[in-house]
Amino acid sequence: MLLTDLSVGNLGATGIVAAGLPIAVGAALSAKLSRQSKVAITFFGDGATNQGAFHEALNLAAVWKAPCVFFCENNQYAEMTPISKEVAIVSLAERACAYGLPGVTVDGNDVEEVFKVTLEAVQRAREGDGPTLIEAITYRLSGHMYGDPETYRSKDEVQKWRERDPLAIARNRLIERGTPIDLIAAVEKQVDAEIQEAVQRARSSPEPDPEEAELYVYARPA
Ligand SMILES: Cc1ncc(C[n+]2csc(CCOP(=O)(O)OP(=O)(O)O)c2C)c(N)n1
Ligand SMILES: [Mg+2]
Repeated sequence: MLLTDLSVGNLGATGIVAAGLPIAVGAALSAKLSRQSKVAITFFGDGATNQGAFHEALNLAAVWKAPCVFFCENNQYAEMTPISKEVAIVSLAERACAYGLPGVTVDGNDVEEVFKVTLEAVQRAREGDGPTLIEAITYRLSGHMYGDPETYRSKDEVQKWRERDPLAIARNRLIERGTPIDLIAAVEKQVDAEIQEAVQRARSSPEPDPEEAELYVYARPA
């Protein structure tokens, strides 16, 4: 959370639920006005679709035909609240029709399906046809935070979804299609090494200087 890297076009994650959507619409509008073929994509949860910012962002993006993709990871919980207690509808993708943009639901645990619908939405945006809302149905296998007692859901439910782990599904599919296991193992090893290196770098980095606490905030006292 809260990672930002402008060098790869990552405008930053925010801890405020649904706050990323209007930022993405602004970025998309900027790309459109400056005639760049860039597309903004923003990721958020099912809970975020109940925030005013979600509705305002979808509406303006549709009005402006902003090159924007709204990617909702519907993991069926907002912290400890199940989706059935959040909304009275079944499909969050349907919310798009209120604002005049397409909404599609996809199996969020199927990497290839997610890639396909996202590519279509990006192409649509790039061709000037405006935004798309994607609802990817998935599940949060871990607790919301460390120490989450997870009393709000059954172990059976978690187990059922664990068997649909997207990485395991993708791995099995590659094997079925004849990808050598050695190649898959080599990729996994390389990814593990990259993660370990990043963890080591973070652990061995110096603590920030308290003097820097007010740097890079919106308003800094003189
Ligand atoms: C505006 C706002 N209200 C409340 C919170 C506290 N909060 C943090 S995560 C969360 C639930 C978000 O649920 P969802 O959008 O489904 O995202 P998920 O964590 O499931 O991906 C809430 C309410 C917050 N960060 N921001
Ligand atoms: Mg959620």
